[in-house]
Amino acid sequence: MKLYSSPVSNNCRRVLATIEELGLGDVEVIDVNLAKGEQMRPEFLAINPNGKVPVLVDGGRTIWESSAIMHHLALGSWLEPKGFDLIDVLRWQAWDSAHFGSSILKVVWERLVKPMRGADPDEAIIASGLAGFARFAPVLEAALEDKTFLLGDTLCLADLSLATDVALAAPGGIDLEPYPNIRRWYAGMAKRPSMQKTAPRL
Ligand SMILES: N[C@@H](CCC(=O)N[C@@H](CS)C(=O)NCC(=O)O)C(=O)O
Repeated sequence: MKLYSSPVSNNCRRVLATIEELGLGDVEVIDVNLAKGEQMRPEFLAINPNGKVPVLVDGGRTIWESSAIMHHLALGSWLEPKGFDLIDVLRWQAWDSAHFGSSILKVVWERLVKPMRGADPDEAIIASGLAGFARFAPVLEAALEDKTFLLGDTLCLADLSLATDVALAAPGGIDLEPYPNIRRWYAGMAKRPSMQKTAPRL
């Protein structure tokens, strides 16, 4: 299998963390230089017409979207629960992508990425990201009450998806102080070798 990835991408990080958790040795990681625009080259657009990483090529099949790749890699393993638990994993990943993680990423993009590219942050977008975070973080805070992981005692793919977004909260200046359950859960996640080995290389 080949994974087209970027060391600065949180979407790639959650796939790389999945590979680490599962101990998969047969994935060749190919770095795509986003700063140089390699994701827009015709040969890359041929595998992902969106021009985005991560992309997994497995035999004759190509998969883009980080969550889909994670599920493909974890299929049939201890990391892929069954029945309603699997639906819960999908639910949290969809929620993260649509609401929670996207709020964090809005702020991070404006406060960190744009200035690195010489552009001014848009304060209205930052305010909208912070408002989204304030709306959705309490949902996660309540769900993590008395739990080590989102599903209880066992790590699931949604923990990896959410943790790679929460990892960006502090660098983005988002205050986690009001959310003790999120801080406790994230502290546990951040200690996992899969998270430590995949920390962004900027
Ligand atoms: N929803 C996608 C998001 C992928 C994405 O936005 N990738 C970013 C890196 S984090 C990218 O490739 N950006 C390059 C670009 O948009 O030109 C996923 O979860 O895989």
